[in-house]
Amino acid sequence: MSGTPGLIARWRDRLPVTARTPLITLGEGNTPLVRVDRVAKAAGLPPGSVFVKVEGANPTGSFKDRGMTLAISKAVESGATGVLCASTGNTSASAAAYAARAGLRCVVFLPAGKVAAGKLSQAVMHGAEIVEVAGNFDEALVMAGEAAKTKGFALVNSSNPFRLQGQKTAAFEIIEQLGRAPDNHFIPVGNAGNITAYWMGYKESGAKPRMFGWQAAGAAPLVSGKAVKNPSTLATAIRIGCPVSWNGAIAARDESGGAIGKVTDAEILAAYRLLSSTEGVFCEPSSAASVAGLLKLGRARKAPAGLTVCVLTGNGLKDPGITARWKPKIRRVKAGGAIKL
Ligand code: AN7
Repeated sequence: MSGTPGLIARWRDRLPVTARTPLITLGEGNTPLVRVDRVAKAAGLPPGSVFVKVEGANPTGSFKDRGMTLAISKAVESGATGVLCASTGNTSASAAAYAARAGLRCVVFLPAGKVAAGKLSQAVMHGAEIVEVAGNFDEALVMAGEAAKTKGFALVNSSNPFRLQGQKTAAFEIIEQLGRAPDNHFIPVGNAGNITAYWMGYKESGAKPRMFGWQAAGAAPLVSGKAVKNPSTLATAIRIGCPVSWNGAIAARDESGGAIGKVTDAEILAAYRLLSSTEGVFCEPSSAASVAGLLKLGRARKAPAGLTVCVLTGNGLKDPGITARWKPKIRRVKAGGAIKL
């Protein structure tokens, strides 16, 4: 027994690893698939037709761990002494944790002031070297790409093919958990690596759900068809103006007969609140874009029939700043006093 196996051990015959690949794992993957009937109802769909894949249950609280276990294992195998990435937050948190475990240096390029507090605290505590870029994610990514030419460093953004290979395992899990492939797959889209990875995983399984990607309205280059210079949304994880996996996202959409749409910040927050207050599922705002998209189609009476999975990419605890928008009613009392409910 060497602890919880993690997804490389679970899916190794479908991943590019050999007996010589060191396994850097935190027991990632095997995340809950939760039935959400209140969401189904709000979208005008029957009970039992909508599930959420709770990726915030991964070790560092986001789906990034799926790609990172493989990317970091392969970096170690190739003799790298350090890794780097640009990040809206979750990639850096995940890279920092797996790099710490592997004994690698980790340098992260972050857009100044636009990374949620929980994610930043993870990078700090896992000992990442932080470079704050006075610019947006897209600009930070260019800098990380340049810095990655330094000898001994590997880039662990999703342009690294091992990231997508690891992330595709979520599609395998969903098929296993449902006992069949879903008919529709809803997912937030930022840099578009994850929608590309899921589509790869489904295709490798012989499955063909319709892929519905959702961008924030202020950062929706795949909807408008052109890069967004100054992306803007409170869903900071998907505040990305020029996705690296642009072609992968379009291919997933077109080959599957799906769509890529946009949701406003208000729609994202409404879905975030519905999930937390009626389903007990706390995801971060960016993650709620998938459910916001389903609810938007539902309002237009266009929610697709059949079995739908919405990916919730990250944990609600990542972004405590957002919850300050809700003013709780708190009763302040002396200790020992009686209270009437
Ligand atoms: C919670 O961490 O790009 O479309 O640098 O953190 O594969 O980019 C995060 C992306 C969705 C979008 N949900 O996924 C980063 C970063 C959450 C995320 C996405 C991200 P992609």
